[in-house]
Formats: sequence, C-alpha cells, structure tokens
Amino acid sequence: MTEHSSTDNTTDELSDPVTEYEEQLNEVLADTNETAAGESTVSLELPSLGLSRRDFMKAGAAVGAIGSMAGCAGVMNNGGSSSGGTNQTGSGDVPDHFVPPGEHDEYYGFWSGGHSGDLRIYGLPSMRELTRIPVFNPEQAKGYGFDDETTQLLEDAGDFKWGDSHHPGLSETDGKYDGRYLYVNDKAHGRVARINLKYFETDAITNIPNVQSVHGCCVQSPDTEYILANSEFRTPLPNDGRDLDNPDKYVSLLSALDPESMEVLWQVEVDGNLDIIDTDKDGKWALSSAYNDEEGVEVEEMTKNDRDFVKAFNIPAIQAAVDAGNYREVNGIPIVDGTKNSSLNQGDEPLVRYIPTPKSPHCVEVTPDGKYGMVAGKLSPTVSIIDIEKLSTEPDPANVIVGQPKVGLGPLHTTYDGRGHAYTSLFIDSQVVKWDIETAINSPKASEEAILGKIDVHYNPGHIQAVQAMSTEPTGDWLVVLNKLSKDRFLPVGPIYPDNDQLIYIGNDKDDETGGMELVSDHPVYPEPHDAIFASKEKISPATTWDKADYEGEKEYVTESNSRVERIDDETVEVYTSVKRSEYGLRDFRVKEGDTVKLTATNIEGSQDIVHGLAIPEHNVHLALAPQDTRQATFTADKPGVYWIYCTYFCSALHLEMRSRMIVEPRS
Ligand code: RUQ
Ligand code: CUA
Repeated sequence: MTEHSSTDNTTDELSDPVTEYEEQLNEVLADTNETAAGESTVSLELPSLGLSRRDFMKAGAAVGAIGSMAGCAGVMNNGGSSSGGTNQTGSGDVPDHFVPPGEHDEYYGFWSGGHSGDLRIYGLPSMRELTRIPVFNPEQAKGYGFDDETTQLLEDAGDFKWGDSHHPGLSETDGKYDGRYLYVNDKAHGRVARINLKYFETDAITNIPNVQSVHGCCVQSPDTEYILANSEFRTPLPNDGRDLDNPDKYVSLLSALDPESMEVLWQVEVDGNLDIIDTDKDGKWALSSAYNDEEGVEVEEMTKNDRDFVKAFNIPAIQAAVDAGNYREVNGIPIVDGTKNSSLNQGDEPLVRYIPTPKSPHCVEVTPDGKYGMVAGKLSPTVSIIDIEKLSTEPDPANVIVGQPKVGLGPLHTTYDGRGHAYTSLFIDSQVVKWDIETAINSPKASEEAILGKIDVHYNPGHIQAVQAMSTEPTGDWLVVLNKLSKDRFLPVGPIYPDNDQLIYIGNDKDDETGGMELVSDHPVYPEPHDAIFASKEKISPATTWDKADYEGEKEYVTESNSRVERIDDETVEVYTSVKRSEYGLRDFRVKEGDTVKLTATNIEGSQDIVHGLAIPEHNVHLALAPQDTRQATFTADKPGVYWIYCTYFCSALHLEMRSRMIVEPRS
C-alpha cells in the first residue's frame, strides 16, 4: 500500500499529467478492489507506513473517489493521524473575523445543506449560523410541512421526504445580486426550489418533468432571465418503462425555468452527461461541465475515452429554435435536439458547442468579468480555461481553450477575488491553490507558472467560494472552503463526523508560500453543506414582520373579535383563532370525534421577533407564527378527549400559561 504515497508530490514534472495521474489512481483502485472483495475495509496503518498526514489524506481521498466510483466501499482509514498542516493564522494583517456581541456581520452566507435538504444562513466573517431554511425537508421548528400550505408545496413537488440541496444561486439584476430570490437544486430528484428572500422561506418547488436528478443549477446572468438546471443522470425519455435495457436511448437534458412562474420553458437534449453549469455575463452562453461522453452505464465504460466535452449552450439560439417550433414535446415540455449530430447544431449558430477537455472534468465557474469559464479537471491536475468570446468566433471548438495550468491533484471548483486571481480547491491534495489567470493563459499548457501559492485545508475540499464571486462584484476579502472531512479537528462525536468549513482571508496578495492566503477559522457543520454563496448585507433586506397584503384573499387575518368556531357540516369544523402574548383568541374550542378540523391562526403581534407557536399534541399540528403571519392546518380529531394547545416559541413570562384546549366530544 505504500505506493499510495506516490500520489504525493505535485511538483514532479509529469510528462503527461493526465495519464500518469490516472495510472496512480488505478493502482489505488486495484488495491481497493482487492480489499473490497473480502470483508474488510481499506486500512492504512499510518505509523508503520510512516505516511505523513498529507500522504494519508491523499491516499484516503483517492481510495474514496475511486472506491465509490467502482461501487465498492471506499472507506477512510479510522486510525489516528499526525495532525500537521502548517498553522497559517495570526500574521496580524488579517481583519478580525470575530464580530463582537451586538454587532452585525458584513456579509450573508447562504449554504446549501446537502442531504439535509435545507439552506443555512451564516454571517461572514464570524461564520455564526443565523438560521436555517427548510427547503426539500419537512422541518418542525419552522412548522415546514406541518401547515396546509407548506404540506401542499411539498406534496405538489413529488411528496418526497427528503432532498439533496446543492447549488444555491442568487437572483441578479445587471449582473449584481438583487436580494429577491435564491434558487437551489435537488440532486436527489429532478427539482429546483426558490427561496423568497423577503421572508427567507421556500415559496416554490418545481418537479421538472423528464428529469431524474438535477445537479448543476444556476441563475442566468446578468438579469435572471432563466434558471438553468442540468440533469446528471441519463434516463429513458420518458422514463415510463420503455428502453430499460437500451442505454443508448437514455438522455440527459438541460432544463430552463422561468424565474417568476417557476415553470419549465424548454429542455435541450445532449450527448453524454451534464454536470455543473454557469453562464457568461451577457445572457448568451451557458457552460456545462460534462462527463461520460461514452454514454456508458458502468464506471469503466464512462471513463474509457481520454476526452469529454464541455457543452456550451447558446441560449438565445435555443430560445429561437423553440419559438420556431423546432422541437418535440414530451410530457408537455418542448425538447430541442442539441446532440452533436443534430441538424440544429450544424449551421453558423449551433445550439450547443462541444468543447473537448480532459476526461471527467468537474466544475465550470465563470470569472466575474465574464471573460473566462474555468473547468477544473478532477481526474486531470489541470484547469481548462475557456475563452467565452471565442465561443462565438472560433470555428474549431478545441481552440476556445486558451490555457490549461497544472494546479495540483483533484481540482474541483474555482472562485475569484476580482484582482485577476483564481482559487481552486484540490480534493486530493487537501489544499487551495491560488493562481494568476493571465499568466496561465500566457504560459504553456500543463505548466505551473501561474501558481502563486497553496494553503493546506482540512480536509478534502469540495466547493470553494469567495464573497460575491458569482456576480460582477467580487469583494476579494473572504473565501470559504467546504471540506468534506474533519477527523482530528474537533471533539469526537461518534463515527459520523461534522464537516469542516474553513474561512480563509484572501485580501493580501503576498509573495509567500500561500500567496498571502491565511487560514482564519474552522467551523464544524452538520452534514453536509455542499456549496455556498455570499452577498453583502446591503443587498438583502428581509421583512421583519409579515405583510398581510401578501396573503390577502388566500387566508383570513384572524383578529381577537373574529376568533370563532364555524360548523360547516356534520363532519367539518372551521376554527379561527388569533394569537398574541399570552393568549389564544379561543380559550378552548369543541369539536366532535371524527371531525375534519380546519384551523386558521393569526399572530396579531406587531412587534418584531415575537413569534408564537401553536402545537396540538397527538395531532401532528405545529404552526410557527411570525408577527402578522397566518397559517392553517387541517387535521382529523379522531380521538375523544382533552388536548392542550400550547405555544412552542418562548414569548413572554406567561409563555407556559399561554394555552387553549381542544375538546373532542365522543360521537354517541
Ligand atoms: S458538485 S463538490 Cu455537486 Cu457541487 Cu462539486
Ligand atoms: Cu407564545 Cu410562547
């Protein structure tokens, strides 16, 4: 197993970095398969092998990546490790990330919660978690999935009990975050959700037809004309039992959604898979990383060829094709043929350009000035730089790649400081590399000339994001790197560890080992934030209380004087109650066994931060009522008895006494 450590040493001159790197991965794979055939997991005994912490992390990452690709258990070593890694904090010229009590952070951070299904709001630079927004997951604290409206929202979106939120995108006007909405995909299902940033609540979820899993998802710059969503898994079209054993008939689709109605406008079929997506800043090109050009269903088939193709979607041309009726319709959605041999792809204005890159690249992120799209190699230690202007002018697609710096092992994602530097996460090296974009373009491919410095992170970073780097206004001060592993960084909490999101200061460009990057703080996070996006606090202005005009006509605003019980028929009762400190408008109400109860409750408080709950034991009712908000719950009162209704949000000295009774009379 010692050959695992041969994946170390990024400074080796590799004649063919891609091939050599793959050979190393294959060695690891061979070992892994051998071990996986038996009962045991891969075990690296660090002390006896004399592997350093860095060697170990690399071997583990490679085993994990390859192991999971091969469908076997790529299990990390659970032995001890030397801690190591340099301590880069405390140089004195980093602004304080500590935000004193009573003061506010400079930036909002929106973290996708991964397979928790939620969205998490942090302050930056303190990294204090401010709240969570349930999105694809029912969640009791905010009563999400417990009142009629959000229950219906989740039901209409497929009624799945979970989701895997991955890529949050903020709505833009003129290339700048406008603070209206956040959109996020569900990788577990073909869904995209919208969070209304007035209330910090999920207000729409679209279950996209013809699509099983949305991976890449982005807002089209500069004016949020579309929400673009990539289906990663190729499936039969429609996936209704046909073509089960004809993988060559499976398809992968780009879907475009209307950002207001959240309806699916059209889809584009392509060859191969689709992965991550980002757009230029002019509303023309959308770039998708992609793998499996082989269109295989097994890992060996998917990685057979040396090349895959980034897809560059010409969005106006696609819209024109849809407008001209050049599509077929499946499940009510127009689908345009963007495959390589499609007639629509042959003319002067092809719908989709196929840009050859080293096989299985990971991400695409466009620079804040809109000039370049960076495609991190994952299996290749390089980043391919796509010149976006050349997409419109250069006939040979290979020539749109204008640079390919060698950055290190396992490059996944890239972010920017607005000063001409790129920062790429290195999954296998457990590092962030800072490099100069123009130098990379002007130096030979696979050269390391552009590298300005590297910093150790802990461990195995996925996404990396600097403040406002997805907009035209990067601030260039803070960067967060979302690491997948945290062993030895925190108190142990059992075998499922927190992840470790680390804050790095990038405001100093220095000629040192790290290029001036300074690791500032560690933050353990509940599994498993995937990606994040940050906006200046000036750009976000949430409401402090509900505006009842926003639900007028849909729900009754219940005052104290119109709190009441209305019997609709022998089996249906409507109950209306106001809520305030420290009483419900109805001190009790009576219904009959078996009644369907439709409860409407309004928090009539005008003061900010006075939230009340309305909980009914044994009936799965929990409403979280912000000031001026009205929520409804419909349930069956199927057991005779007395049920104490109580308030769940601690609201006053009489919070405990704030009660009502539901009295369910037996039917005789
Ligand atoms: S992809 S870790 Cu789901 Cu965001 Cu790169
Ligand atoms: Cu109202 Cu506690």
